[in-house]
Amino acid sequence: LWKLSSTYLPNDVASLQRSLVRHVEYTLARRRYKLDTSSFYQATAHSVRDRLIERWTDTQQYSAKKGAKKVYYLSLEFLIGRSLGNAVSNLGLRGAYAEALRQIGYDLEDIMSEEKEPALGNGGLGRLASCFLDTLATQNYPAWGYGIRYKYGMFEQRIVNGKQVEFPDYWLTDGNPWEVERLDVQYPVRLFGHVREFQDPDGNTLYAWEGGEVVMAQAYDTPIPGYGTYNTNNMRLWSSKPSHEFNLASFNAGNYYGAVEAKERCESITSVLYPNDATEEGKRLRLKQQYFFVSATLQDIYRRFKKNVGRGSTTMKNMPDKVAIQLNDTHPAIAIPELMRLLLDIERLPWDEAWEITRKVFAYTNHTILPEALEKWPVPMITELLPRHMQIIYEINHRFLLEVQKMWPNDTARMSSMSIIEESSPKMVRMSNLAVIGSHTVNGVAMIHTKLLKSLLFPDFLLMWPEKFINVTNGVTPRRWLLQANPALASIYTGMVGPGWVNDLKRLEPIKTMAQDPQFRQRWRAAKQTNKQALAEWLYRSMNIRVDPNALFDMQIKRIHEYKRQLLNVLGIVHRYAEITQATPEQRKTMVPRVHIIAGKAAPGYVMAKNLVMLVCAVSEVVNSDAACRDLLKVVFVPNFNVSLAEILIPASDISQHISTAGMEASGTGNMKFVMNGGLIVGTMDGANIEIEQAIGEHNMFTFGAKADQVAAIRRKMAHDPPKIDPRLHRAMGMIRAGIFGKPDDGAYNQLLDAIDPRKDVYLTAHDFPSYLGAIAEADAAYQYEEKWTAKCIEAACSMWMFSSDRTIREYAAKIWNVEPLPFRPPR
Ligand code: 26M
Repeated sequence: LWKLSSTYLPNDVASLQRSLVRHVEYTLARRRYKLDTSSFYQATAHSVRDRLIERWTDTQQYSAKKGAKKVYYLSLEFLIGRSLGNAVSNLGLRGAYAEALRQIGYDLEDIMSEEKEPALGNGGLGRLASCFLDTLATQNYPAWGYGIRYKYGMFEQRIVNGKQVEFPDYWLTDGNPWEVERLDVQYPVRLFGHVREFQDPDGNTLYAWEGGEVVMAQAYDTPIPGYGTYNTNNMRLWSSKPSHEFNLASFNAGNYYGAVEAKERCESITSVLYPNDATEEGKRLRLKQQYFFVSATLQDIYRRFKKNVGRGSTTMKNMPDKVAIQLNDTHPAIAIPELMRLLLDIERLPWDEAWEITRKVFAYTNHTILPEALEKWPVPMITELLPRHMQIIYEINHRFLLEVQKMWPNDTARMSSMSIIEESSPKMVRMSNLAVIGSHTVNGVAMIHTKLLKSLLFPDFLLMWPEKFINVTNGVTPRRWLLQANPALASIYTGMVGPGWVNDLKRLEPIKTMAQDPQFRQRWRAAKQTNKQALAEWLYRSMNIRVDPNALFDMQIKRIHEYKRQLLNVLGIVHRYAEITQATPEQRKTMVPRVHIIAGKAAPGYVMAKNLVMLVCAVSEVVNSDAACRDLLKVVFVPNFNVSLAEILIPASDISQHISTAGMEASGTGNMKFVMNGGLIVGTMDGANIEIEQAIGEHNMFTFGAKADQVAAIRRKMAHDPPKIDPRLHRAMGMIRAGIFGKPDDGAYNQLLDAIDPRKDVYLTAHDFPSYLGAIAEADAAYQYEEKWTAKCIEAACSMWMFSSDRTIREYAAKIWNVEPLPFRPPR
């Protein structure tokens, strides 16, 4: 067999063409001519997939043989974006495929845009997970991502009559060439049932979780290629299906229709991604998803690890030497009691040993300090669904509270705030406390966020375990966000410093001096102009909107949230609209022509966010059809924001807005992508904006607004001593209330405006408005000096190395996981 198995496939143009035609004939079973681009996408994807698979299987075999420690990144979301472009680029085959296709009459770019992107995530957290997978592979770390293969991803957003409407995103209609269904990798997952207590022959009390229902977890694997390396990692996503026993039992019971319904319920576990990225509703199906995914994942990790146990001197105690599990927020935190259950009930280890192993295996990343976004599950719900886990959680809590009692005798306030159980009715399980207690390391995702995490969320835990809390500032992958999204800029970089910058962003630093070179600035502007032109064409083709590519492109693209303050942006736009309509011809000449782009999804049940979408659409309608604005202002709400759209928008931006109320945006990662692509930021001193400003220099960023440490005092003062409202804000609000942008019958706009009444302006929108206008005016002024503006962009973009996820992952590897790269090189 070994002799028969193939060596690596040839990658010359003629061989690629043979491979394409073979897939057309044998994989698609089609005649080989007159194929539409969509079928040719399928053939191309399969041809590329062959080339991924050989590296993938070899990498996995190699790391298994070496017995290397592996990182497991557990995330309920992965927003990987389209795969074809990423794969040919990371394989170094973009040129060869483009040529192979060109010669037979197809365009690689057209073919790439046929791919439907899997939207298996909400926003920042899911996209971060995917940037991490790219870097882990590129840096040759043995690492797997684990998640859920939702049938329906993030909903498709359409604007119907000026409002957001959600449509199901069934992303698998045309199949998914990037995944391999592993029929040999299935695990049973139990839900409900009861705990049986019994004694072993030595008189020890043991517990067994029995009864309930058992569903099967089916593995689907997707190769994750690194850039410029053979290493190809794995993303394993689970899909739920009924178990055989389940089928037999229920159908034998004679209730045919009831049995079919029960079968459907099994499959429903992984059917839909919850589109809620801040406020948790008590959704039982969501808890089922979390446990289902965690149980299958831990069985899989455990099985892989146990192949080593008994070999040499390896025992269960060595698990932390081979396994590092990173919890992407608390969503997979039920893994902590689940590993305890495996070690106690299956492995029959004593509690202390099991607990020591567990704590050495897990680490937890926190992504938000917003209280409404901290996960809590009702005790009765966990008791019903996961009775043994509830017992274990109580036992973990009991032992933990004894420690608290030792450290702070009879401090009941501390006890109740540190307890995993919130003594409400019903009682709730605080997943973040569980995650902190069960992990060896907890990290925030930007400096300010980690500071607030320590001081506001976990101050007592910090006193108990000062070493446990660290910062690891987020980063984004330069492969997708520069090399693939922005070929114009990428080729300038490669022309200046060679191709090495793609996995070593520090190499761009020397280009900063070129900011003083007028010829270089000219080339830089030409690249930006190419991208703006491409966006203008896209907007015309897909939305029938004409924009002037010479205008300043200003973007705010992210989930719609009150704390992200899209309302501040809209009020600024309305203010500008008022100024334009009142301007004299002389004044008009001094105004900077602007195109404002806003994009993002509102959670389906988040009324304020949906109101905001309505308002943006209404403002754009009025502004874009007002002759007074013709050459000065366009407002575009781009529907259905996703990774593919971001790849078109970001490279075309001059300014982007990251304007959350200080202290509320954990990090932001869009901010990094924009600056890397030669755009500048209008932003608050929040999240990673602060570190970006440090890196690129104050003179290259337009900052405004209250600082995080002032927010609380401002809110307090506001309550009893309401400040006077800025006259410009007053006018903008007046225009909206007067109905210039329509009067929705549900009072949607009034609801938005009432919330920023200076007496209860939680997000400080009114408070920050004057300084916001100041920052926007500064940006406008700077934009008018073309040469100086370009110099700013160059300096900023070439100072961004620390926001590469390559730096981020090196920190995780060194400070949290204790893993080393393991490059695989094929024989020959
Ligand atoms: C909650 C309930 C039900 C279903 C889903 C959720 C949920 C999903 C995603 C809650 C939160 C989710 O993500 C939060 C998130 O995306 N946080 C962002 O993480 C980024 C990466 O660290 C940061 O850059 C952003 O600042 C932070 O908002």
